[in-house]
Amino acid sequence: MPDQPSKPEHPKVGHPKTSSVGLPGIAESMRYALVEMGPKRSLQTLLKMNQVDGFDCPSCAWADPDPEHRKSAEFCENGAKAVAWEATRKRVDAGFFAEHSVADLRDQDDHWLEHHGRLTEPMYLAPGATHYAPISWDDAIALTADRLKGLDDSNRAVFYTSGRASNEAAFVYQLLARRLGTNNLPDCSNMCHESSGAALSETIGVGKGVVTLSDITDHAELIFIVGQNPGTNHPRMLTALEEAKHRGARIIAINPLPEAGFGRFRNPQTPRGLTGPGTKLADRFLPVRVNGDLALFSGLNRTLLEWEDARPGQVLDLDFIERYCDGFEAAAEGWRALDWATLETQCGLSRKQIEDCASDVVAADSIIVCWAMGLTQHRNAVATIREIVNFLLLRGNIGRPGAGPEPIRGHSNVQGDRTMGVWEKMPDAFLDSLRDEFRFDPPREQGWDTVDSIRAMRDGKVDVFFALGGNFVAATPDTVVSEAAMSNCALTVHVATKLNRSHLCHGKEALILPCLGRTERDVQVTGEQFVTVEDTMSMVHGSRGRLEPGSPQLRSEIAIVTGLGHALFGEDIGWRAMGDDYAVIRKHIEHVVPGFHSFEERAAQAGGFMLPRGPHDSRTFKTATGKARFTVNPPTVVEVPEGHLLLQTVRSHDQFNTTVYGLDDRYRGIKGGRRVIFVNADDLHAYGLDDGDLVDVVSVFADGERRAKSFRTVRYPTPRGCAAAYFPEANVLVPLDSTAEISNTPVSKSTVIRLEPAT
Ligand SMILES: Nc1nc2c(c(=O)[nH]1)N[C@H]1C(S)=C(S)[C@@H](COP(=O)(O)OP(=O)(O)OC[C@H]3O[C@@H](n4cnc5c(=O)[nH]c(N)nc54)[C@H](O)[C@@H]3O)O[C@H]1N2
Ligand SMILES: Nc1nc2c(c(=O)[nH]1)N[C@H]1C(S)=C(S)[C@@H](COP(=O)(O)OP(=O)(O)OC[C@H]3O[C@@H](n4cnc5c(=O)[nH]c(N)nc54)[C@H](O)[C@@H]3O)O[C@H]1N2
Ligand code: SF4
Ligand SMILES: [Mo]
Repeated sequence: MPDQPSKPEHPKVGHPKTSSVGLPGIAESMRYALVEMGPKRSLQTLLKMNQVDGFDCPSCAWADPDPEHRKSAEFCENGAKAVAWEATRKRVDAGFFAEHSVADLRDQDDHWLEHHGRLTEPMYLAPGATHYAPISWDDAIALTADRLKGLDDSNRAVFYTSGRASNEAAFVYQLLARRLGTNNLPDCSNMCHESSGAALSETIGVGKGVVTLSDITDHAELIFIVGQNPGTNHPRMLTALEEAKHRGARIIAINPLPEAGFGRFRNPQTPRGLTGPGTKLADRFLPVRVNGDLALFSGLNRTLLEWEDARPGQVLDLDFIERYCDGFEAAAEGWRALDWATLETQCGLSRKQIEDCASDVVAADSIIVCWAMGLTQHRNAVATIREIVNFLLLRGNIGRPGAGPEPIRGHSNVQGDRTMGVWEKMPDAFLDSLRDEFRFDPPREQGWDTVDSIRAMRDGKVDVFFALGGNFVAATPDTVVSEAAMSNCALTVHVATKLNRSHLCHGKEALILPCLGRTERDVQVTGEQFVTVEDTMSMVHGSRGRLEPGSPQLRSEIAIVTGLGHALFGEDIGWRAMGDDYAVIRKHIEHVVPGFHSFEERAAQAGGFMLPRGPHDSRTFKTATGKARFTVNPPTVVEVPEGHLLLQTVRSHDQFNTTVYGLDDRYRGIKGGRRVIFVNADDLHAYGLDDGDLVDVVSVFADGERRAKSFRTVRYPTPRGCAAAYFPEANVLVPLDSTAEISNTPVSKSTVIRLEPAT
């Protein structure tokens, strides 16, 4: 991503919306579907989406309803866009690459690169060449195997995964890396919910959410939505929230931005939703200051403790705390020592606002807290999420209907990829099982995560960078550094459906290997295959594409990985057998990964099956002490010097991560541009700026300043001192070394910036 726009933009700015979906949502999905796929293909595809006999939506990880509750159109506007984007009829073929040099392509933005359509055949960029040229599959695989065999240390290879890979693809992929001898398996999760995993594993003994869809729709009395924008990023969550509201649940949204999804939801699947005013979702909105959540939840916990002191035995669930938890006394001591004035400044909310929220809490017998990137991408993210666990433990809100923590996952199978072993630090128990199943010794030394991989690439410690999907240089922080890091490799290989920036910031030689997408039929020598995925609520189910592949040359991710395994190791552990019949992979998974007994049969069940989660199923907590753990998390907040703002980076309604479908952000009132920065009116005034001025955004960090040029200011209702801009454009501003404590996740939600008149 260049530090300045590749083309001038003239965005139109209207008012942020206070309701979501309705007819405009339907119109938008249909518009994308028709432009990309045409009428016949649109119908053929959309009606198979999220259906028992169809394919899993490739967009977000939101869960599907039970099979008997599914509608014939079980998708949202953004799911439809994702599918249209993949199932498009446009093609990027050899002719396209002959016409455009790599240098020309690098000057284009992300939208331009992807909107030209699907990749059709393997392409190779020879050392010193200016253009990618076609290469046969055999040669591409042989070349990759040759370079990997030539490494004097397997740790000079890095295997990145984006969370769209199926369980089966992820399993063979991590197997390949470990068979080669490295745990260098960075993934998008390192930039996403790593902080949630770290906090939850430590405190409740499982690194994922522990509620089910029916806990939300049928049981919870109070639902928190913290640091998450469901109207855009998990749109069908609004349907679940609406169901909860209709049976009387309350919703509290905590966010520096008043996102449209918290307002009136006009459910496109009900006539009332389309013609009536819709359902107001959030009962209470707390406009927290960016990075203020730790202070906010500490204040809530302190309030609950004070009220318990005043009314002993009536506020906290002392039985639960006594039986299932440890660490309560130390945590309580921490809360008693807190100073309200400091908390109020840190979170930008008053004690009264926090106490009002606590009144809702004590009135509710079951509480769920959902969150996403607004919590995980901060320096103190792990502490914040631990404090949320404290909050839930105080009233026994875990392991019973309608209660628990629920990090809402991003990519459609990011959770499954982790379950399958895509992690640079898988526990020994997993590696032991892998050893016993395949009879080789997997490496035990911890590998590099995403940030450490960039450092290693920058420092010349990596020869081969291999990516199973994703757009590494655009998704990672410090764009200038990560692009240079990628170019430092000897060979870069990208398995991808669409052309993106990462293919253009290549190593000395580079390969693009085009693969099948979720929507496409996958036929191997033993017949048609299906794959499986795991959603954010730990449901595992099958996914079967129905469309003819976008080109006869496309290969499945599994075929590519097992083909490479065969080229590297022959038939030592049956690579061919796995590639020919995915049931063979599932059998291995059954033996290696806990919770997958009778995998093949259960994957075939309508709706799939749920993986066991101790805290949810039986209040068992596999932590260091065997109990759920209260922790002490002294409130901290990023200090912002006078004249500076705290910048968070968000997704627009028209993108999926680095995939930019279009230049609008309907709910926030933006049309036709992405280089905008949302700022509070008083802050604009203090800068002597007005809505519509052009500014450069300068970030300030210990190692120096970074600049992103030419952003249009947008006067916006966000707390004073806070600002927001879109990623990936703003990624040039996020320093590589600005990462969360413990999880090492890039701090994409709080960068200290100042605004300067555009240069
Ligand atoms: N359509 C679409 N769907 C997607 C994606 C997409 O790009 N497009 N991406 C997928 C992926 S990989 C992911 S991880 C998820 C991301 O889903 P989200 O986490 O919803 O995505 P973001 O746009 O990063 O939004 C973060 C939200 O947190 C708020 N926020 C920022 N800082 C703070 C803070 O300090 N405190 C609080 N309380 N709130 C804060 C922002 O205002 C914003 O509302 O969505 C997934 N689904
Ligand atoms: N500043 C800032 N940076 C962020 C974030 C943020 O909030 N702010 N969010 C972070 C988060 S949460 C995430 S998850 C990462 C996302 O990081 P990534 O997962 O690396 O990025 P994506 O944009 O999802 O990847 C898009 C590319 O995936 C490829 N692709 C699509 N479908 C398939 C498929 O089926 N198979 C294969 N092999 N390839 C496919 C296409 O070529 C497409 O160009 O970004 C992170 N970066
Ligand atoms: S909510 Fe997520 S998984 Fe469901 S249809 Fe929309 S984008 Fe797809
Ligand atoms: Mo993500």
